[in-house]
Amino acid sequence: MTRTLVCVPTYDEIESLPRLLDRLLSAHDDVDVLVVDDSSPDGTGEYAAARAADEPRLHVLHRAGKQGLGAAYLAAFDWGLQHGYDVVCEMDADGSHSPEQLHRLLAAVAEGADLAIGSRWVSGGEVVNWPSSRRLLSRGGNAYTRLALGLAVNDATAGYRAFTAHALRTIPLADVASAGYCFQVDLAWRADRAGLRIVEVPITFVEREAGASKMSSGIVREALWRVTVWGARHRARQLAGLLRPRDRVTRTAPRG
Ligand SMILES: Nc1nc2c(ncn2[C@@H]2O[C@H](COP(=O)(O)OP(=O)(O)O)[C@@H](O)[C@H]2O)c(=O)[nH]1
Ligand SMILES: [Mg+2]
Repeated sequence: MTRTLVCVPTYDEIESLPRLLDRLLSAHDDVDVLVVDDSSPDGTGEYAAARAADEPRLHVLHRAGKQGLGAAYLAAFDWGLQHGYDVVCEMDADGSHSPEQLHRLLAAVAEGADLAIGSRWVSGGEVVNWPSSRRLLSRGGNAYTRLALGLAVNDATAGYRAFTAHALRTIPLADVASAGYCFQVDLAWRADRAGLRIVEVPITFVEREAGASKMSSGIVREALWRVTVWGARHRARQLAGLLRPRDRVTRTAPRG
């Protein structure tokens, strides 16, 4: 049987996490859940720990302080691999990623994807209750990513994902330095370069109803800066490949 882990990073999600866990645990009786909390001041970590005491499918990783989404996921992936899961998923705590649509990602993995991305920007995908500024940021960020990296993914910043354990072992994770949301682009980019099969499945992303977004200008700046640097390196490599002198073909005269 496939063992599936859903990782849920949290920072100050006490208003959202209880309902998310209700939905997730009841929609899927065959997945385990790992909450990765960065010592949320609002008590999210304590809530998750108390609930895990009565729920054998729920686990909690407590981290020392707010270190960003990327660091939280790297710790979660490591935990998932150490504990022998076959499929490791990402899901936000605020209800934006509907637990009732998780089966779409799991089906894509079962059909052979190494990485399934729950995508807002493919046919059938949608975003509910996002202000036009967030829409523009996401569409613009994804367009820039496609252009800079030549990455054929429509929603490279999406945080609703399923990785196979094979994918997580193949992607070089040790030197991932992306702290914020560009972690998602970083991993899609690494998966693509590692030759892994990425499949996008449409999802409905619903903006959070409670609590506050952790999106910040620092997170946007990090993403812009990193994607630009990766893109420049990528183009330089491509150019070097074009300029490299062709191997000379030497013909040997037939003997005799
Ligand atoms: N552990 C951890 N979780 C984080 C951090 N930053 C954001 N998150 C979580 O990542 C998910 C997505 O964040 P959110 O603020 O909803 O981003 P938005 O949907 O882009 O506005 C939520 O579950 C957050 O609690 C962090 O530094 N550490
Ligand atoms: Mg959110």
